[in-house]
Amino acid sequence: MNQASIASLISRRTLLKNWSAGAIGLMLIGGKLPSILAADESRLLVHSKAPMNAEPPLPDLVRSWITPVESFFIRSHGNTPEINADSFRLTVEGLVETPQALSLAELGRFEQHAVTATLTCAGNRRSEHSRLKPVKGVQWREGAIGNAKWRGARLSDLLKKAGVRESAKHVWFEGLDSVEDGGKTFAFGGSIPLEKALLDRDVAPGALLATMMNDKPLTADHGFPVRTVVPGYIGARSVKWLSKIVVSDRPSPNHFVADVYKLVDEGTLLEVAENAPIYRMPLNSAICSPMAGAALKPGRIEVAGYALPSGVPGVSIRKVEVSADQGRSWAEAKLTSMASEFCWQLWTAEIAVNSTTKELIVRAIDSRGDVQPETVRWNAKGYLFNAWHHVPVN
Ligand SMILES: Nc1nc2c(c(=O)[nH]1)N[C@H]1C(S)=C(S)[C@@H](COP(=O)(O)O)O[C@H]1N2
Ligand SMILES: [Mo]
Repeated sequence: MNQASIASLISRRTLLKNWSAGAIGLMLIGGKLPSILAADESRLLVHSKAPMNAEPPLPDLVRSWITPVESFFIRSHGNTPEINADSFRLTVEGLVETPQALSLAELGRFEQHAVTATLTCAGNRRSEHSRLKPVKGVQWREGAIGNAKWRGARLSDLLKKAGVRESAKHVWFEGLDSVEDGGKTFAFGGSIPLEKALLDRDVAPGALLATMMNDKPLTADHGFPVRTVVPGYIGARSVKWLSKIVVSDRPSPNHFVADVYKLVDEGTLLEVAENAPIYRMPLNSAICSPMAGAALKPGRIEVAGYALPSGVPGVSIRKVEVSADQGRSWAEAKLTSMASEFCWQLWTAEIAVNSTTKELIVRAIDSRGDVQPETVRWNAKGYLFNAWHHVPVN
């Protein structure tokens, strides 16, 4: 299926018709996977249902700076566990003076912090990556990203209560889901350096143990009853259905730290062993409207999208530029939301198109002068795709 037919398939009108009629629409994504779009509340295009992997149509994504839960991508590697909130305990163990087993009520007695932060999957834009050379995995378009207001206790406060020993260097997280991989079943896990866990800044703590998303309890898909949110890091470090925190002198041995989220050429065991886990997301931007394949009338059009800073403390987006002539000239976009080091910024741009316009391109520049790269090097798992975003138009 070509870009134009995908675009028309998920045109606003089709979507609205399906949703408002309360019908179940058959949606195609990535040109291959037929899937059912539940018509009621979800506004997501489904890549797979078990495990649940879904992303919003791009024009939906930039309608508001805070992404409504219905439009927030879902990326799960295993089942969505059912958790009894009453018997639930979050344990803190490993290199600590006083191991903890905290109920939700006890977690609620830590000082609660509200933090707005963008969460994005390391595999966001993988479908573009696959155009360089096919990559396995969920063929995400540009929608595996969302910005939410999270609320909960700071990880650093729990660690202070438990008393971190001097030899500690990393903090592991483990979820209550079961992931099947290579004939084994295990929980999803992540880990972050202790420095990040303790780096609380005014705009955001190093990591939050979120129980609320956009002023409501987390939904099951997003990690009820508690998840980590690690601002600036790949989504995989924000572990959902969090039940265990382990303080250690090394990164977690969990498959998703030790083997999966790494930049490798071929993915041989040697290469995987030689490379470090990915933590931060790179500078990125994407055009969300018009969508690929849109038919444009000659004249001035409005382009809209998002830009994501690199998660480096103190660095935010400075400028976003759009081109309608293959990068020969660039129009500066208007940033329509505030600059923040851990949040995306939305932008709009007006640009002239004519009958020779083949595509629109966007690139972002951050406050330390880094420019989003024109191209990126292919990697075997299709992570961190952040080349200039090209959108073919007619
Ligand atoms: N327990 C658990 N946590 C998880 C995952 C998972 O499969 N299991 N997926 C991770 C990945 S890869 C991403 S990108 C984010 C997605 O969060 P969301 O589904 O709330 O958007 O959750 C992360 N946390
Ligand atoms: Mo992810």
